[in-house]
Amino acid sequence: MYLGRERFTITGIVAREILDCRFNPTIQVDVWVGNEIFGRADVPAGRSRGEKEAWEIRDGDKKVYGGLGVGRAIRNIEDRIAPAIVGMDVRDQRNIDLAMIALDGTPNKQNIGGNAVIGVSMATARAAANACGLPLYRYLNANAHVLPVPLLNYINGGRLTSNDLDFQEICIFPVGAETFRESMIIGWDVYNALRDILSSKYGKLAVNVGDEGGFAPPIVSTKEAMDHLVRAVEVTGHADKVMYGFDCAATHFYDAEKKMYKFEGEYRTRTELLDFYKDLVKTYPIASMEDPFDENDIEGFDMATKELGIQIVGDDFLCTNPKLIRERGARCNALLLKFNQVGTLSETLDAAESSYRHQFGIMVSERSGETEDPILSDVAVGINAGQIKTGATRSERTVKYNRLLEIETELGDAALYAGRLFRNPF
Ligand code: 2PG
Ligand code: MG
Repeated sequence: MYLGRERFTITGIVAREILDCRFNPTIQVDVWVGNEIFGRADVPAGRSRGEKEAWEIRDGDKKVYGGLGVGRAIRNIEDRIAPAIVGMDVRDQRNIDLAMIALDGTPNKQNIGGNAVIGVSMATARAAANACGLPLYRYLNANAHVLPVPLLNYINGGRLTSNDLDFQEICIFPVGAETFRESMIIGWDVYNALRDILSSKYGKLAVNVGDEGGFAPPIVSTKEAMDHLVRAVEVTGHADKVMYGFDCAATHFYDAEKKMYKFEGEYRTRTELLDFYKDLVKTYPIASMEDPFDENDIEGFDMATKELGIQIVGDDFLCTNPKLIRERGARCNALLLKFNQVGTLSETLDAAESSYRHQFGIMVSERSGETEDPILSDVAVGINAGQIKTGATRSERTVKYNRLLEIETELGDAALYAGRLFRNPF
């Protein structure tokens, strides 16, 4: 009997060095199936990285790209990964990922490089979808139909800019839109109103943007930033449809020696910082807060989850790692899902599944160093995630929104915008 299996056999892998949105080198991978079909994926890079993330291999030769080259990681793909997986069935994602995990042999992929492994893993899924003639979200899940609520990062701070705001991301969350397209229209209105408000108050330079395309005004106070954002939402008439969210990225303002948080110019204890958060939650309609405490401050996460009564998202705290979700899952109530934090698509899908079993919300996320690859949009719909975080403006961010607009049209009447049910869409 002819099963046509050779149609799905991996015949080769090509990896090359490309540039991400910060002009840093990164990896692009093509996984070939037969002679005519391939799947391509680009590897993004973080700046505010968690200490338990999968390892990124960089060349370290200061004369070339300041040491950030990815030549070694590319050689690992060509010389070590390719011989292990060429000949395998491209649909066998789990065994392909397991083969790379075994080849690496370390808990954080520091041998072959998390950047090498995730590139091959994502390109494999794309190639399999292409070989099956399906869009990736559909290949991942025949029941994919949920369009996520975007967390739009309109005021950037922390490591994403050179201003003095401690929170990394101050965002709007259009939970009251009816469709993903409407969330984009609300987003456009608010972004433009905010530009006018910031430039009239702080001058033209205030509307320069940070790494994720949100404004980076010279503001120190979180509340001052929030007041401008709330005003922008009010003047555009969308107040009943918009909530707010933050990525506090608190690891970066934690002083490990003093065991205190250096926030808005003062050293604060965990409890003092929590009091500040309580006040924020009382003052504004906040739906979500990511990494409110240092990545190892388990007690802090626990208190935030119990006392703030909102979604508490673990980014550096969970690192998309199924093991950490098992150990720390009860201390927060949502997962930030970043593929390259854990290093393979299979482990990412495990993290998502484990989160659902914990009744967690899932927010699929970009990295601050992105490319024009919109794979995370397909994965967000593929796992019916309900939430996505992919910055604000600039093409490496809008390409993800554009892909979601395309998917929404493609799904037609089957599309369901997660809206206020963003933590558990159905
Ligand atoms: C974050 C991300 C993305 P980075 O902290 O959530 O917004 O930043 O990719 O630098 O880790
Ligand atoms: Mg974060």
